[in-house]
Amino acid sequence: KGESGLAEVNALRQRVGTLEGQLQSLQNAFSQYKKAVLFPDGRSVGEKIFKTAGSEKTFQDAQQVCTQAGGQLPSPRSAAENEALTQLATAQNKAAFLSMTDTRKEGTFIYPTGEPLVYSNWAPQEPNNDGGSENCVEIFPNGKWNDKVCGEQRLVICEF
Ligand code: 291
Ligand code: CA
Repeated sequence: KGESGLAEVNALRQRVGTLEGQLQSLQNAFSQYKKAVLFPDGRSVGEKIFKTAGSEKTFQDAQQVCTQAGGQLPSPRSAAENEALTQLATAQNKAAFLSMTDTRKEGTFIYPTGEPLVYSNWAPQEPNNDGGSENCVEIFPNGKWNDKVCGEQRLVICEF
């Protein structure tokens, strides 16, 4: 055993051919599955998937909904990710909560990991901490961001 005779080579050729066919079937099935799962309320961008629950909740409740589902609130880290979220907010015509807060240090928004923002898309004059208690962030249907009271109810979108 272990020698590469003609019989062994041909046996391996057959196994590779079988595997290639199985891989093609999996790729086709996965492609179909992605389309079905993302329709109509999900968006895929790079390795991230955003999907809206359709409901409106406070920041804390929205966070719980996303965590329960095995995801988290959205952390758009690029214009492409922000655009995917904008499409979902536009389709629902509702502003949605993002993951970031400045509760720890006023004026310094951080991701749930504690890392400071690597990307932002604030509306003009924002963030303004209106009334002195806006520690959460909403994304408007036009894609711009506003700091907002965490107790307000906003569209739930989760990141997976
Ligand atoms: C103003 C701006 C925003 C601020 C917002 C909230 C509204 O936009 O000062 O920066 O976040 O008010 O204070 O809060 C409520 N409850 O309406 C108003 C128009 C969009
Ligand atoms: Ca504000």
